[in-house]
Amino acid sequence: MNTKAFIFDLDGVIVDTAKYHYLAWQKIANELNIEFTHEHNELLKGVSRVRSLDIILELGKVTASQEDKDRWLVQKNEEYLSYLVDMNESEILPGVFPILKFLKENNQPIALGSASKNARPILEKTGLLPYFDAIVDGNDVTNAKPDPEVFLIAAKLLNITPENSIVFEDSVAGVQAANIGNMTSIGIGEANTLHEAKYIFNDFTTIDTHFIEELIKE
Ligand code: B16
Ligand code: MG
Repeated sequence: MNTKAFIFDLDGVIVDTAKYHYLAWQKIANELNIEFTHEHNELLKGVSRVRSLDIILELGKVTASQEDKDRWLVQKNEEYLSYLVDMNESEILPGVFPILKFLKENNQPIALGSASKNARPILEKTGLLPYFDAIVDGNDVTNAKPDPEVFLIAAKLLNITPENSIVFEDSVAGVQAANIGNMTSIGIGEANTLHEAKYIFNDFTTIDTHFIEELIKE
C-alpha cells in the first residue's frame, strides 16, 4: 500500500471553535463600538489572531496604538481560552474520529496544519493528540495561509512529498494554500465557497473509507 500524508486543519475541520472565536472577538468589538456579525466572523476563519484584530479594526474604521492592540490581543485570547476550559471529546466534529482511526489502522501519517496558537491544548482536551504524528501550528509559521508554509512544513516532518499530501480545509485561504503547495485539497463545507478544492464534502460524515482508500492508492 502507498503512504500518503493526511494533513488536517483544526478550527472548522476537527472542532468548531469558530463559535468561541466569535464570542471572544465580539466582546472586544462591543467595547470598541464596532458592529461584528456572524458574516464578519467568516472573514476571520483561518486567519491569524493579529490579522483578525486588524480586520475588525478596519471594519470599525478604528486606528489604534500597538500598545492597545497588544492589550486587546491578550484580552481576546484569555476570553477565548475561557471557552475551552471544559472542552472534551464531545466537541470533535461528526465523522472526524472514524476517519482518523481508519488512517491510523492503515499506517497513514497524520499531521495538523493550523493557524491557531492554541492547537495543542485543543488536541489534548479532545483526546486526539496521540493520532497526530506531527503538529504544525501558528507558533511554527511566519507566513499565513494562502501561503502553503504550514502544510509544506507538515509534509516535510512526515517525510512525504507535497504531491503525495492530502489537506482537509474549511477556509478558502487554506484550500488555496494546499493548491499552491501542489497538494490534494479537500474542502469541508459549502461547495459555493470552497469551489477551488479538488474534492468538496459538507462534513466528515459524508466521507467514506472507500474514498480514503482510493486516495491512498492514487
Ligand atoms: P488562535 P485554523 C484558525 O485556526 C482559526 O480559523 C482562526 O479563526 C483563528 O483566528 C486562528 O486559527 C488563530 O487562532 O487565536 O487560537 O491562535 O482554522 O487554521 O485551525
Ligand atoms: Mg479552519
